[in-house]
Amino acid sequence: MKIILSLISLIFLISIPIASADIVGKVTYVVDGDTVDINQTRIRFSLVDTPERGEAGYKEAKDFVKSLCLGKSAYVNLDDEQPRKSFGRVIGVITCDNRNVNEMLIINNLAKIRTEYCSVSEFYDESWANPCQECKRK
Ligand SMILES: [Ca+2]
Repeated sequence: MKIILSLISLIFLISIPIASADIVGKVTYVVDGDTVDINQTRIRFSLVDTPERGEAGYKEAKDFVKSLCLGKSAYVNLDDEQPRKSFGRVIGVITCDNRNVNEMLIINNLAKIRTEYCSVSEFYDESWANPCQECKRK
């Protein structure tokens, strides 16, 4: 009985981190600092904006995401308040190696919050999206 109970709680504990996973898979390609591919699906990171190719900080952000995600298992929580597809991409929060990559990019000063999307994002009240809370108060 004890073994069964601990097995049940173990399964429960394991399932918590991926409770909100809409897409699960291995990151097969890093497009840039805020876009990756999981198999055939292109994922655009919700609310974060990293420098474009040719801009300062582009390589740093891309290399950071590569080191966190490339070839590793990841899961995506799709942004329920944004259209599921934007230019053929889905939008969400990505977790690689059990770390919230959207949050890590902001914490490490490699990305900015796209405040123009705060009002259409499920994640506007997450702590890493702090500038969004300023917007909502206006
Ligand atoms: Ca969601």
